[in-house]
Amino acid sequence: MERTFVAIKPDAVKRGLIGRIIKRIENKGYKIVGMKMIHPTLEIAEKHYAEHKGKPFYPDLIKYITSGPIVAMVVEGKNVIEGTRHMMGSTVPNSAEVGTIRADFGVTKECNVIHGSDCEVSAEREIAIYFRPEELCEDWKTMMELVLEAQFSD
Ligand code: D4T
Repeated sequence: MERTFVAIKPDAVKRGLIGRIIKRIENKGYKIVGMKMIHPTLEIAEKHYAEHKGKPFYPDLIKYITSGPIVAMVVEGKNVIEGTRHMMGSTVPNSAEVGTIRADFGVTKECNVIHGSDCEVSAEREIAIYFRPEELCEDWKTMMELVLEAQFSD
């Protein structure tokens, strides 16, 4: 099953939005197989945003992502990368589609509440930055998986 890395960013944690954002991921039917709160170090932040090094907004981006804890997650589901990006909305909250997480909660493109990997290669790379393999909980099934299994076992 496809996996992605999702992070509830420091502005959202500070605003008490953790529960509301996780609820949307669960409501959609995605399966959370890894989750932790972590205050990103400079080293982690630089690894995560390596592709943006040298861009004008990079120093502020690093300052922001290290400004407080994030909630890091590994989320699993069919086409989950595209699906979570769609749920998040585009980078700039004011132009994000109505009903998306960034449109509903985001303030600025610098403080845009949530991160989600943009492709499979990024997902694998980002998951490895934040999680050791043994930190993932893969040996369980969602209620939907259990129901589907029971339905087709007769
Ligand atoms: P992330 O990577 O955080 O999920 O965001 P996006 O995928 O939507 O956007 P991005 O990679 O282009 O940008 C990464 C991060 O940098 C911030 N940013 C971006 C910024 O502060 N100023 C800017 O001009 C841009 C383009 C927001 C997200």
